[in-house]
Amino acid sequence: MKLGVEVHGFDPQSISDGALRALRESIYVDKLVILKGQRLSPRDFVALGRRLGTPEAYYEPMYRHPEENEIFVSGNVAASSGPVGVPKTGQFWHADYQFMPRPFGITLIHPRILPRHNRGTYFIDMGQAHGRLPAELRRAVVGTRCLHTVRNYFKIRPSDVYRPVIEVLREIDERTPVVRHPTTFIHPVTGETVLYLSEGFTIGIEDGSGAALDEDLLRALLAESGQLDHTFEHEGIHWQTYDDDDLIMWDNRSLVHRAVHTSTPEPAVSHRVTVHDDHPFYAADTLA
Ligand code: 7UC
Ligand code: FE
Repeated sequence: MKLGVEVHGFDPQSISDGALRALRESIYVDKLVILKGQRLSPRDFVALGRRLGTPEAYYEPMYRHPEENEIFVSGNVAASSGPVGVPKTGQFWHADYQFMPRPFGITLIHPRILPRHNRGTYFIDMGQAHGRLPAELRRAVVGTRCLHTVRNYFKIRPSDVYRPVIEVLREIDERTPVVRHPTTFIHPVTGETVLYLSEGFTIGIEDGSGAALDEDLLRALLAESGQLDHTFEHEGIHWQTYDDDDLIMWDNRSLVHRAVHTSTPEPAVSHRVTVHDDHPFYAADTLA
């Protein structure tokens, strides 16, 4: 599937508030925006995020950039002081912070060191995925909620070595208890209905009264969306590659994504800023 728009000549230093509003609108409408020719320092990258919303530092400190807390570093390049960030993040279908009570509205990624081979991101537009559902499945999810957790993809930290796994799991469940979000919600800006679930973070589905529904229903929804197609040929999947100096931004309500990291031993570093916008994560009439 084709997704996204490219923007050439964007200058974060001189852009007016009006042009910035138009850019933000484009993130919601086009869902994926690629700014070409950007070379932002960590500080300038966070400043750009701040003009689009309120950046939030990742809750787990191991991912944070040593100078700019609000940058999440995905990479395998160490500083003299030790490792910086975490290698090979997000190699599973997910939306950022889907396992938290308030996920981010917008994600920005700025690759800083691009490996030469197989580095990119798969995306699925879950608004379109909802539209493609067979009528029977679309009816089956009305009023239901999905359960999400980071449990299966929480990264073991250096400080976890020699700890019993059960203790680490208990810590995960205490800090990030399972959250429930509506299986479909109304996008607060576009009004589109979004199917909100992922193979990586979603572990269950329940009806309006909290009774668990058959896991076959969740599997069917994931399969229809394209997330279980391990050939990545499903019509809903978009493959996005990166050029040097790209800065990509997406609507983290509408899209799920899955990173592909190079399998060769090359250096790779990507910076990420995630922001909350002024809208509730889902429109109030979602739950009406
Ligand atoms: O290491 C990772 O893959 C990070 C992932 C568990 N969370 C990213 C996020 O923003 O939800
Ligand atoms: Fe991600």
